Amino acid sequence: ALMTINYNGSSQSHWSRRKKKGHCLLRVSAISYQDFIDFSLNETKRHALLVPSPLQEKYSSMIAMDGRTRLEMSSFETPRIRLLRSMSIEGEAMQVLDFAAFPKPEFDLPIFCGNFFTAANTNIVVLDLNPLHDVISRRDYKEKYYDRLMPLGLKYTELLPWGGKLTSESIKFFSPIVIWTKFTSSKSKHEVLYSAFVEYYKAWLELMEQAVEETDPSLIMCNLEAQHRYLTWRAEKDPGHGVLKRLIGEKLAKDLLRNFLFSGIDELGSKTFLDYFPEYGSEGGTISEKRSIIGKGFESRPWDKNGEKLIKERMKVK
Ligand code: BLA
Repeated sequence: ALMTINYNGSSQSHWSRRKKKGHCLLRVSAISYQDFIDFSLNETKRHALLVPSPLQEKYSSMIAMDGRTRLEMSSFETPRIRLLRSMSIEGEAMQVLDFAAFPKPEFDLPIFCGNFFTAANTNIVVLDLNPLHDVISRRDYKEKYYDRLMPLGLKYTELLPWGGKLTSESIKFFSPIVIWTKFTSSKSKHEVLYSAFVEYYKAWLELMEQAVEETDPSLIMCNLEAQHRYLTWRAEKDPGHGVLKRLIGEKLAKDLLRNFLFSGIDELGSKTFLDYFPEYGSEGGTISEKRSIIGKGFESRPWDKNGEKLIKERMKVK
């Protein structure tokens, strides 16, 4: 029962590539996130001059400690994008995409974030234009980028419903159009996810194209610090760390996180994780191992149809 997954016509080549590498052909509904990456790079090329990132030399592909799971990395930059990078993981029982686009600090553009984890028929998905600045206190920022994207968000948040409670701290990194969802693998769900990715990425590219470069040094600093804070958070607390450590070991996982996935931590600013998130401080000045201090929250979508009114969090206080 070999199923042909046909998102955009390029899936055939993936099957044949797998065959050449001697992979099992009976992965009935295994998804390959390579199509998502191919789309995004081709689409970016239509809007901007895409050049390889210096990170490409060090980060290209790796085989995990199991000898079978492959990690594929790619990285680029454009005149407006500081770092456009992807990591995909293809294993017998796991497929992962971690895709992000980080703008240059002269732009207050959102950070594009596509994080998809597929294993044993479950899918854990975050797709968003992560806001660089707080969408509640910075109303102007929400209006500038999100108000006109609400119809797009509504369309997909109906098809891909809210995934339930999550680390409460994460919500500040999400926008009113975030797609946070979990689902059981099926051809139709993966097709919806692919088209959501396509539409969100196209929307982000349009914002990028229209963005006006900031010249005020204090506003550029503000963008720089916001991006640095974001990188610092994700390099330390992203939920995928455990999987990466199991695949390639703690040392390589840390290197991949700090120097590839969230590259810029050492260049964009000098504040530490505890400077930004002091509540994670534990005795002796170390960072608490806990993923969350507040606990899990947001059982349902906390924004209304206009992307407003953060629903009061029904949170279990530990
Ligand atoms: C779970 N991944 C999650 C969850 C979220 C995210 C919200 C639910 C658990 C939680 O609330 O922490 C994703 N969280 C994000 C993202 C941001 C954030 C993208 O704050 C951005 C600001 N996920 C990946 C990758 C892997 C992965 C690359 O993106 C593996 C290499 C795995 N994510 C993964 C796993 C879980 C998960 C295994 C479930 C286990 C768990 O909840 O700890």
